[in-house]
Amino acid sequence: MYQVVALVVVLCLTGGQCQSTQKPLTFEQGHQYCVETKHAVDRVYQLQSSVNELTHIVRKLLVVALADPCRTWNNEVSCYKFNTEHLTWPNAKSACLTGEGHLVALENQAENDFIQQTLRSNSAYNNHNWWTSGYKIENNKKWVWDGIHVDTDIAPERWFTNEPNNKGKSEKCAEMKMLFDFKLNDQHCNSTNAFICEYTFKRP
Ligand SMILES: [Ca+2]
Ligand SMILES: [Ca+2]
Repeated sequence: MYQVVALVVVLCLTGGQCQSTQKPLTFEQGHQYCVETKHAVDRVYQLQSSVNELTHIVRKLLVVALADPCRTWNNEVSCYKFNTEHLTWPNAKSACLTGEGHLVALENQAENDFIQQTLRSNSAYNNHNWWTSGYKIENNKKWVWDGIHVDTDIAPERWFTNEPNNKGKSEKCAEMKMLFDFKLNDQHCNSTNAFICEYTFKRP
């Protein structure tokens, strides 16, 4: 970053006073310069913003390069990573966010069917329960997908028969349950499950 700053700071040899938008800067050899602080700070902020944005994109691309498979739904492309490490729901959510993704949100029937079929047909996956991004909003008792964008309601047909049943009055997170043929069950958020991260890209 110091190299970047050095590139964007405007240095002027002085014969007298610095202007009001400049700060004096004296180097060891006695050379004095005026630094265009406003211009420099603006440029640094711009560059920091660009670098941050680029870092997010590169990080997401790196994770997606390791994710498999990808599918197109409406105007978005979603890539999925199936993680067989067992974590609590909050920790699984954090793990997905680290890679600029989110726990899987099954907004449409085709996506739901695709994920279910992938879990059923893969011997590495079909003996786990899987966290999704589904959770219950405390105040209005509504179940939603916790996506990157606006939360959306969970369609009633995603649930297994007689679920969500709020067993023990504390089931607030939605898992795809092996014994329910990977339909949804509400579960204690501190239970540990495998989890699916989803990485979404909008079409240009
Ligand atoms: Ca989705
Ligand atoms: Ca339940």
